Amino acid sequence: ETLTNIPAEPLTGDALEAIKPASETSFILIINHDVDYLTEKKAIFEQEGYQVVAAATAEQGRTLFDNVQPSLVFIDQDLPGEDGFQVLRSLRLAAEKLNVPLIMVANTLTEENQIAAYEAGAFDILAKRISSKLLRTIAANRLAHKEATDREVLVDSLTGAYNRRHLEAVLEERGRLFASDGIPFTLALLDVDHFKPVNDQYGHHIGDEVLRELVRMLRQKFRAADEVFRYGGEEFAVVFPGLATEKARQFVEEVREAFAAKAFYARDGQAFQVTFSAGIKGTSAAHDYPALLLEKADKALYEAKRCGRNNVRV
Ligand code: GH3
Ligand code: MG
Ligand code: MG
Ligand code: MG
Repeated sequence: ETLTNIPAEPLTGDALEAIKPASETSFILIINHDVDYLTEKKAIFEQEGYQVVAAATAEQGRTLFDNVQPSLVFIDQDLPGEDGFQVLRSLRLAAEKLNVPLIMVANTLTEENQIAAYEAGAFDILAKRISSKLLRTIAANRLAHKEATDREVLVDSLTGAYNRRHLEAVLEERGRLFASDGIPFTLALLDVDHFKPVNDQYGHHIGDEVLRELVRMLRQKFRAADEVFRYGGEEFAVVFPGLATEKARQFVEEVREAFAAKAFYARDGQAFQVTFSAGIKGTSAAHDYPALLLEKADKALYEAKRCGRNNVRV
């Protein structure tokens, strides 16, 4: 028996690109040649709101791993041809890089196969016949851990904004997707004005507080879909999916005014103010390449600086 009749449609190419960023659904990949097992587990996980993709062989499993980028993988120890240990070893590097737990499923748990599984890179090894409840709990636990550690890698620890690495990924993936659909996608680059003197006069600690406050204000002002990134030391980026340049400019103007009006306090109680400058660029046509947005927004930012700072240029 194989799983050819199992409706586990692997999502590929455009379809996957189109649903993944928006839905944030977790994909679970099950590599197992037992049709009954697959059908039952697929139903259990789908009930929990996960998407399930199934593979009957090592080869199919690897292909799906690459195409679907699952968040969790269950690998049966006894596959036809290449066994589960070989699959573990072949997926191990990619899985570590993507922070994807690989879990081995075995008919019986002997000390020997447990050791072999862990040595081959398994995160866990489970008996095949555990209850649905336990399986669900293990999956939820592993997915929550993955989500938390994934987030950590994307976030700047000082401000809680996303980091530059994530900005690059968002521009590449989401920006390209929006551009190809002709949906506007706008990027703002912000740089705090004369920030070095702020640090020099009031100290780094207070400088840090200024950066945190700026991120708070940006977050407060923008829509849920807009994301704030720390691009560099005192430089930030905001991505506005689906928003045209002019509207984004209005938003950034409002934050610019509010931030410039905000009083910060030195240790001796003396009040001071800080401003930022911003450059904004958006894509609106299919031929626009989102990676160029950074370069273009940076030029606009440079203009804003050149024209006296505390202003926004498009
Ligand atoms: P400009 O208006 O031209 O942008 O002037 P500037 O002083 O802001 O620019 P410059 O690039 O000369 O200085 C940036 C300063 O930002 C220098 C650096 O100490 C400070 N900075 C970078 N990262 C941090 C940080 O995490 N915390 C604090 N407190 N300061 C930082
Ligand atoms: Mg700077
Ligand atoms: Mg600078
Ligand atoms: Mg600056």
